[in-house]
Amino acid sequence: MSVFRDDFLWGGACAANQFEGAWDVDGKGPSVPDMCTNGSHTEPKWVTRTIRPDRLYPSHEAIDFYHHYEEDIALFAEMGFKVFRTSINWTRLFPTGEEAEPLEAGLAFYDRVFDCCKAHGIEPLVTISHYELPFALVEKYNGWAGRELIGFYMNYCKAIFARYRGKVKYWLTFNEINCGTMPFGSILGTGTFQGFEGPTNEVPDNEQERYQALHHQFVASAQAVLYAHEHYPEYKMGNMICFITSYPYTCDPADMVANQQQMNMMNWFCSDVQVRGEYPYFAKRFFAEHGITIKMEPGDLETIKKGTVDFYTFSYYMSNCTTTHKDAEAVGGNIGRGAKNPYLKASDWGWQIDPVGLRYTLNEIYGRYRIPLMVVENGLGAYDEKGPDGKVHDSYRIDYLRQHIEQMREAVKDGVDLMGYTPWGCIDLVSASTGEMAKRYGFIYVNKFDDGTGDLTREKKDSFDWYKKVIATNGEDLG
Ligand code: BGP
Repeated sequence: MSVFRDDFLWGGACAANQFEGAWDVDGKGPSVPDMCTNGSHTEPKWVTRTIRPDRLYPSHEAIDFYHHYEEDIALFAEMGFKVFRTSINWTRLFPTGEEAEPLEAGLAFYDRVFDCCKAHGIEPLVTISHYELPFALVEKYNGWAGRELIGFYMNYCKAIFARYRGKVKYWLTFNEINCGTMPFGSILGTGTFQGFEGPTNEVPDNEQERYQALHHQFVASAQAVLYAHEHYPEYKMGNMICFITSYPYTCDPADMVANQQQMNMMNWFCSDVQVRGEYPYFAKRFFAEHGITIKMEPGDLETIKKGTVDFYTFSYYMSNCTTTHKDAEAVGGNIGRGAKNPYLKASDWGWQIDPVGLRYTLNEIYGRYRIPLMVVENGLGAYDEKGPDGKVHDSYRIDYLRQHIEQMREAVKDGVDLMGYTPWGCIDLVSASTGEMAKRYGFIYVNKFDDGTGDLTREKKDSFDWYKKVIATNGEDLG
């Protein structure tokens, strides 16, 4: 007997900007990632204000899911996916974000995708905004720092809620909304980099603007939830957090407090707003000490109070340590940087692998909120080499996923209400942080490379058959 519920949502996750390509087809406008060049583990990506002919923009073709969706969804179905997490490219419907009506060609593409999912018995889980802000809104309004964006976002939500009724039931309002709490988030998250061109790690940081932008996202998220609940009672609305559990590096009480503050602002701040419907108690002191004043309109706090989500989703790749001790060795990661944990090994990109931390994290989140949880991203970004037989034997990826599923099992036994699991990049796609193709997560290998070459053919890795067995046994057979 499986410990996972019978209707457990096994599947995989992607994001439109990282796999669709067709960036300017049928009137689609440029989104923020369309203005980002490729980079690497050591060289930062650039964001440019115009498309530069001497640069490579990996989102422009990506893996061309736009023209391969039938083949790709058929492969997902072959693995037994119950759910497919993807996102809608906002600018495929609203090229500048400001149009009153969506483009029919864009709407029709997602009809085809969702119909294809349904034909294979796969439930779509749709992220409404996954780093795909229309670039025009950055240039005109400084991204989400402009309050106008709430209206544009709602216009977009109303269009997709109406169009995809009967096809989509599960929605996430913003991908990794908490990346707006970090300077890094001002490009892909809040879009508060008006007028900037250069390496993404050199974007000038303006904390006041980032938190103001986050406030607008909170109001937009709550309005979308309220609207969906009122007009489409069958819709289930979720949030999405980039969860990076942090441990105190030592038992020095100063480290305990520093770690608590790190956990509060990095992981709990945004979801307290989206799940509990109010700014957390610790926000007041943080804002005061950082000179941040949030401009609100009457009704904002009431909207936030009422528009709370139905389920909580998060990405989980790694954990970190926080310390006040200057001699600790630093380590990188998907968003934050912290101290190196001597008990953990790291991926080739320096992300500390911590399966047990997933059990801990699931318990922490469920203990705090008591609503259903879903792990909507998890996985190992790795260099895949083909063996002499021409196949990728990714035992390292299987090990990573197996260990994480084992810990999900423990968490469910602990009593956590876990709805589903969608490992990241179930088919190889462009890395969000570096723009590389070489950082691969998929069960399916795509012949596409960092220099933009490749014939885009798809091939199954060893992990493909392994995951198929995991799903077929509802997570029992992880061998
Ligand atoms: C998350 C993002 C995804 C995805 C993933 C892996 O933060 O939501 O879009 O890309 O990280 O990160 P990367 O692509 O940088 O390896």
